[in-house]
Amino acid sequence: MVKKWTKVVAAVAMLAMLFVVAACGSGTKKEAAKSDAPKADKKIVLGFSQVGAESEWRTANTESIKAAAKEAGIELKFSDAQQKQENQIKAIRSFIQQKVDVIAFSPVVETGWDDVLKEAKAAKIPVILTDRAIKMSSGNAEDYYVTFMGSDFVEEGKRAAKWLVDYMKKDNEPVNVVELQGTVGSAPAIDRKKGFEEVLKDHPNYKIIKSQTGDFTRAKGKEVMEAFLKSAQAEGQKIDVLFAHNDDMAIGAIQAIEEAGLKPGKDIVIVSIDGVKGAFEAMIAGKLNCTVECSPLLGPQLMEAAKDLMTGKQLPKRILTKEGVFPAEVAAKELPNRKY
Ligand code: GYE
Repeated sequence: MVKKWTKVVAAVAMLAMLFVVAACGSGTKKEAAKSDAPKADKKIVLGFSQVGAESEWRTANTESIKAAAKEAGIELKFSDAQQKQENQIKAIRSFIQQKVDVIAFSPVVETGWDDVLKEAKAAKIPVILTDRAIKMSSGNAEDYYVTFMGSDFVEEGKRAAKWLVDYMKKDNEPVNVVELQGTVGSAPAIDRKKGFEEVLKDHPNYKIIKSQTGDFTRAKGKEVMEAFLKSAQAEGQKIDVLFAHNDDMAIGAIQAIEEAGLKPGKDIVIVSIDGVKGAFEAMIAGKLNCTVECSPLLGPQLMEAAKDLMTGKQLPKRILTKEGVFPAEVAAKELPNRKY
């Protein structure tokens, strides 16, 4: 009889314990279901659509993003668009379908993103712009991304022109400039041109006599420079200066200038933008006169932003990159410090 009672008591106690455990369990579940905020400890999935591999800058940018994702323990879905907007749109749509936590992309051109960004917004997936800005055909672009991190391209164009005017010290004689533009319709091509021209407005003796796109690549930079040299010769014009929207096009143009029997950096003064190692080497060789820095090392701040988003932190709409100007005189000293 006593034994029987002990068994009953034990059974009741067990049931009670089970009840407590179950109650606790369901409590936690309820709480988790209650908060919509993604958990900070879950592995974040980031879809990134890259422009392509058109320049040394872009390669360094890709490496920075891949390395920083690994370091931060973020799962990166990386897609290379080979400089085609349609490929970027496809990649972003596939990220939406896969329900990634965050989408980031470096838009190859400024316009044409309305539909896909509306789709991302409808799917409630936050979008981060890296490196390049966008324009919407209707509505406010800022409503479609959480933050835009990257350089001030207008400022870079201004820096290139200010350096040039200082260096040339020619206030009265005419100075003939040729310009190699970046990808047509891209934010850096539009803004660098704008900044450069803004400064030259106050120096009317500087004239941009030819301006064409070299699509940010060495091969195109060389090809277009060859055409510039030929037509200038046919028209009896002297080219004094080359302004290239990136270092790679300047490096391609240097080859064209040498093949035409001229001395780059001397017969034609050259200023470009990015500050990649190739530019420092060209400066040390005396073939390039100045590079304006544009840092591609956006990986760490992109990962930080993705993490902040997941923990519900508010991000500033604009995260600006800090950068400088490097004339040829400091190239040899600076080259060992360059990280890209
Ligand atoms: O200057 C160029 C690259 O968007 C800042 O793209 C970037 C530019 C960079 O291809 O080299």
